[in-house]
Amino acid sequence: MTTQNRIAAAGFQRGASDPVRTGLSVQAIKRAVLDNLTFHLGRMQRLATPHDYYMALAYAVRDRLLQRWMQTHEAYAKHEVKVACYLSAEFLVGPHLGTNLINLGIEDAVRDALSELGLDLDAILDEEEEPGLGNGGLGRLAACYLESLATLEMPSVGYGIRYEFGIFDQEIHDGWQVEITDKWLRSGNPWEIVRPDIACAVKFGGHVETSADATGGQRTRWVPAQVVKGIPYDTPILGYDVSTCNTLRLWSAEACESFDFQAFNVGDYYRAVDEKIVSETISKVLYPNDDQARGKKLRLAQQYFFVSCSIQDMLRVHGLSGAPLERFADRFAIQLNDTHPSIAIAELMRILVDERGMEWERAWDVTQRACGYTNHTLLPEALETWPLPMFREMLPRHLEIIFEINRRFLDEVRLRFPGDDARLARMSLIDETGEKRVRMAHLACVGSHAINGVAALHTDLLKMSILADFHAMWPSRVVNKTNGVTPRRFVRLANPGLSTLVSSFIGESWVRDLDQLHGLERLAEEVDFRQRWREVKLDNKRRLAKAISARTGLEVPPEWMFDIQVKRIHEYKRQHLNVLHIITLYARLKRNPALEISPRVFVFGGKAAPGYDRAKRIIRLIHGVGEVVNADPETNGRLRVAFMPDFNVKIAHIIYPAADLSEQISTAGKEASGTGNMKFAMNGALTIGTLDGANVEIRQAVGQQNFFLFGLNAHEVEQLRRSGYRPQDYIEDNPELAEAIQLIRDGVFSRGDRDMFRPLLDDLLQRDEFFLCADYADYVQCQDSVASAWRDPEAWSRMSILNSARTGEFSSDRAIREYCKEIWGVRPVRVHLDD
Ligand code: 26Q
Repeated sequence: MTTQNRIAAAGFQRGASDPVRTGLSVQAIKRAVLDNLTFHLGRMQRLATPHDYYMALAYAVRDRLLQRWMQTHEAYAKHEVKVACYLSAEFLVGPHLGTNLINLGIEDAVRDALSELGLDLDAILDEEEEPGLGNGGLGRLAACYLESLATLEMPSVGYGIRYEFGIFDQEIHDGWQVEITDKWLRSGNPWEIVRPDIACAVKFGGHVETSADATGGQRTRWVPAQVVKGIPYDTPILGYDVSTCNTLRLWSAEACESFDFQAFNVGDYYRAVDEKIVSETISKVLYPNDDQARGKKLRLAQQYFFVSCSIQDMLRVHGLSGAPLERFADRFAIQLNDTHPSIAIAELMRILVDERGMEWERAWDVTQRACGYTNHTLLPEALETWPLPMFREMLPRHLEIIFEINRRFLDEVRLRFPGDDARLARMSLIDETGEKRVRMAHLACVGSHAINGVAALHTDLLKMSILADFHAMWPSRVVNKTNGVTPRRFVRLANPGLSTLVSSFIGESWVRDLDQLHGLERLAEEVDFRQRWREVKLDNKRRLAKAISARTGLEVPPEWMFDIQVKRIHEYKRQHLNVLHIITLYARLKRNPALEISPRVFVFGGKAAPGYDRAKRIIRLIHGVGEVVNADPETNGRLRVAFMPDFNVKIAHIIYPAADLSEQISTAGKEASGTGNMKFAMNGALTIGTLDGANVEIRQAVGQQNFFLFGLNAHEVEQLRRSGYRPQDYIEDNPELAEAIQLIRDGVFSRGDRDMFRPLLDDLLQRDEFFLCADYADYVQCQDSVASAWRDPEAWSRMSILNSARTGEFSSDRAIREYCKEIWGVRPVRVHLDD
């Protein structure tokens, strides 16, 4: 029980009474829910739906957050703190209600209050529509970091975009992915507070005028073609068992009213209406991380829009403190989540130099000291660049500033590496190899005092590949910050059974100090504890089996091994390697129906980018294989294949705790970190994986004997590529691989259609960019050793417990402590509720 909960349970009441709007007792919460039903929603109790109750409860919880939120702001104002500003085009926060109850410590009280009303908390939690304002790992990481920042009592703000439509909902029709618009705001969002009073104006397009100023210097004036208004919507982010409640501030685009005034005649009226539509389009929809989204003008507009609003907002707050502009970087640390917000460098320079009259050198010093850049990819083709003409048309002054940054930067490179023209061309902020383009990663590197990768291997590879020149120039600037995930959401909330079991043995402080899970290591040796551990896992598998049955109609036996791969569908993540293994087992069983194999449920989940044909065919292939395997009496007694549609944060809560085996099988050197790998391991899944991303560190932490390793390492992959990789050689060498490919080719998994998977097969045979064929034999062999390990439940349980016990370092609390200390210089501030 948390402190706050204990106080509430003991009937202790702050002040003279237990206020309906802030009290934490069962009665106060029940009263608040009923009051909200009447006075907030205007619903009769007798007619109220579960969704009405969800809203009423959400408002009751929000009241309690707001009380802490205001105290938090008071404390920050009083202490002249430094604030971490996390700029991210994506925040995949997931449903709020559950984590807020846990972090407030009122889960039990709310459960009791609802039960007095004849309601079940779990059913009410299920009513929440999650904000899908992110694609996957990068957006979810931002959300975990906000939660850890609040838990660690660090002053911070998350800045992003309030997309009207988040990531599409995935439906499966006849085995194919169909995208449905995500209308997440349709029933209202009780967690946000709109702040029209602090809206910002953002300029676009037009031209730049220069004139001489009084002192003979040059003054630059940007005359825009259009101005858009950014309205902030704030969501309170509460920390666990603390009173710190920080802010996620998301900007929504609206037309500028001042422009409507020009609509004094009919023609202009329609122009004003058109302009309104154009303005509001900016925050309309989240782009999937799709090749077709690359280079889209609207995407650049989105990035500049939210960055400009956010920097204006920081400067407004800084102004309120009365501190001089030169001190800006002592008060604000700006973290760029990938290059998506990297225009911040040019925007901060523009405002400081053009609008605030600061000298270039001083402004540059402020900018560099304020900014840090996180890289999330090693794939050179994934680095963002913008065509010069488009950039100039939308942001003419920013392009000039980038040219000036580049001029000074290249002078520096010339001094360090005289006569090295090739290096200058490689490092320039402008790519001049073809159509000229602005290199956003280079802008981010030059304008930041710290550049970080997201796992040890990733950072090492960055230094050797895409950031090698920058690393040579500034050897201490590139650093590692291995990702982490929040244990509050991904263990405490998602896995209540495991949480209760663990807390009953080692207390509950592991929730804020995950290293304490080491206390489970000695329990791994106790037969009773292992038994209880298995019971919890089995319960979680029953819960997932129910969800699979409800969503797909497929029944899966909870006693079987649950072998799970959930993540975005991408060729480098190699879901199709997993499928090749399933087909191999299928073929073995068909050859020998009496064969003893450990029965398994293969579970997949993940969205494919709408324009990514190969990824969509992989989804179709999973369904095709499922259709055959699940229906065949010779195989369905030992194999089942399920595809859980619409994988999102809410479904993730059910999936991670139910896994026996976690598939982390990307081609070595391709996955920057991965974070799903951490969520699985924390919940006691064993990993089958390559030496890629954070898998390397996970294996080190849990012990190599508790991790199923296979495949080429990054170095070997690169060598094989250079020596001329021929997938055919591997296929000819391996009859089982040849057979699996042949079965697909014959249309066995496509109802006789031999064309459906041809693009996948042609690629596998001719190119196999992601080395499936090279890793296949080792993968299948490793899977065989997984199967034999599964046959010893005691040994398996022991490994499972050790995985949980040893994954404390993958808490986002550890990651955030490192960022705060080593990059941001941000320190905790205690917030007292009664101040
Ligand atoms: C780019 C241009 C146009 C439209 C969309 C995008 C876009 C959007 C999102 C490009 C990339 C993303 C997201 C990338 C991402 O999620 N990367 C993952 O980040 C995780 C957190 O660090 C890592 O764990 C994963 O390894 C990495 O793939």
